[in-house]
Amino acid sequence: MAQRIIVDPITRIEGHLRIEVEVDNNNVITDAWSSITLWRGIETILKGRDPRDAGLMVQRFCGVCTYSHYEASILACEDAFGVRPPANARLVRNLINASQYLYDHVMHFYHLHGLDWVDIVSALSADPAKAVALARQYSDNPYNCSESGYKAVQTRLKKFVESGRLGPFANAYWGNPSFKMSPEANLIVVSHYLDALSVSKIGAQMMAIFGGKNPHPQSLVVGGVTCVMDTLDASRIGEYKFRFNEVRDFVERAYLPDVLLAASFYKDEGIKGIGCGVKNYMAYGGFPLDDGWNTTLLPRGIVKNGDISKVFPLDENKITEEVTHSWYKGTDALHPYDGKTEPEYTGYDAKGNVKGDEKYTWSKAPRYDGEPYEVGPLARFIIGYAQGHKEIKALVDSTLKATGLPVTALFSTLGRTAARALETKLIADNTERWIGELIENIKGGDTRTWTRCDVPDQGQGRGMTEVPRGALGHWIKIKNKVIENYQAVVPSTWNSSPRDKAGKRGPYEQALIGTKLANVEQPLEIIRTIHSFDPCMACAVHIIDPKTDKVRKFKVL
Ligand code: NFE
Ligand code: MG
Repeated sequence: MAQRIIVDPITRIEGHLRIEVEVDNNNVITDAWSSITLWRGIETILKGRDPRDAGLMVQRFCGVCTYSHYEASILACEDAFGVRPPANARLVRNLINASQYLYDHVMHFYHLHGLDWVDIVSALSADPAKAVALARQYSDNPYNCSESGYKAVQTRLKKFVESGRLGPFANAYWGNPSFKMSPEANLIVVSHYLDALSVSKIGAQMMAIFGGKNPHPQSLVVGGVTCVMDTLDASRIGEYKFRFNEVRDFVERAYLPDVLLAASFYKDEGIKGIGCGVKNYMAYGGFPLDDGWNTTLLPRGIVKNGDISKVFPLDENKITEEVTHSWYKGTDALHPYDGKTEPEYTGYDAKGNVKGDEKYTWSKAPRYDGEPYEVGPLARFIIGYAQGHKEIKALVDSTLKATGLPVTALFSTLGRTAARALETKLIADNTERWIGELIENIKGGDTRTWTRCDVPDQGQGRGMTEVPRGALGHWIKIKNKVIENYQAVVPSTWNSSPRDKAGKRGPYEQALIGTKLANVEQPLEIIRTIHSFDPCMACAVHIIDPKTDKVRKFKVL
């Protein structure tokens, strides 16, 4: 008999997400519902305020990708004001954004997602000498790799396990047959899990050098940046570079080799396309390489139905959000300039299940040309690959060669996780170049950091960019010099989207269909696929209402 499985909350993500699935007699998932259970209202709070202040407020959508919303808001204002920042500001923004990506992706792989692939308990039985030999197969100079070091990690873990105070490692599904890595491979990645705690901290410090602080940096303004002294000071650029080199070293000697190592054990997942989902991919373009945003490092475009022989240009007018299955009033698919955010909570049914035919989440349903789209590193890499983006193609091709996997393996949970690692390398390679360009530009006598501008009486603009979890857009309408309407359509809203009016599932939901659970009591496979999107529910609903912050009780599994 078909049965329902509810995972609530999904842990190791930002915010509150509940996944409900139906499995058949063979434990194969036949249907799925993604439900965001906490309502948060910043779009509403912004109304009537000075557009120049929006950037600082919208950062509070999230505690993770704070810079992402800051920049998207500033870009939306710059579009509405008709102003472009000077070259130094563009480069400094790229450097701050690079920091966001570097520490966010590293933290995601090791601390949020890694333990869906890696069995910590198995690492205890590894032979440290064999682990050293294995690590050397994946890197000429593996990060923090020695027999004594691996032994010390085992001793540390053992103490942890024996003390019974497992902390973040408690209640996991250790020993589940869906864990495929050898004890030695597990030990290598667990050892880097510990190293990554410091590395992501160093990556976050990079942001504070030009951003003033982290989280919630404060040095962007409409028209440029305010970190003039930091930008023009060679020693500050040096401090950024020093930290950057440490992070890049880890990316090259730990993160990338670890993903290749994991892929060698999980090849089948890629070949079978487990977790692929809607197979529609969208990106807006990010990290401008020129001052007119004519070229961007991360691509822009549309790939439909997994067909990489064609990339369609993005038509912004085709973006809509609708709320047929979301706890908001209304049924029309609205373009974000005309978007509405009026809550209408109708809860779950008497048995505690989603009312799947009705409303069941706080996430809206973004659509492009009426279809659900996945956004994020995998979308960017598939679009870039299909466009023949030189660096993306080289990274993907060398990975396929190293793993012996076909290009179709990209369409999977494994592909999503690998794309994020490759993207980290792509951004690291370009960060070095932006540091050089900034120094050269200043040496050449250009010290401008801001372009003068003022709030128009009325106007509208949008900031569309790429952030760690995918395509991010902010749309602003200004009337009498204040905000008349503000809508953000966020990567995790695209990915966590519920069904739409036509009944089409969102990317998380679709990605789960057809997945077989080894043990329904331990839905490891559900968590692995959902985590591969790097969900951020805080971003996805971006609303705060003190009256309704207690929507439901959580059942911690
Ligand atoms: Ni709250 Fe975010 C990113 C944005 S969400 S983490 O990256 O925008 O999808
Ligand atoms: Mg929104």
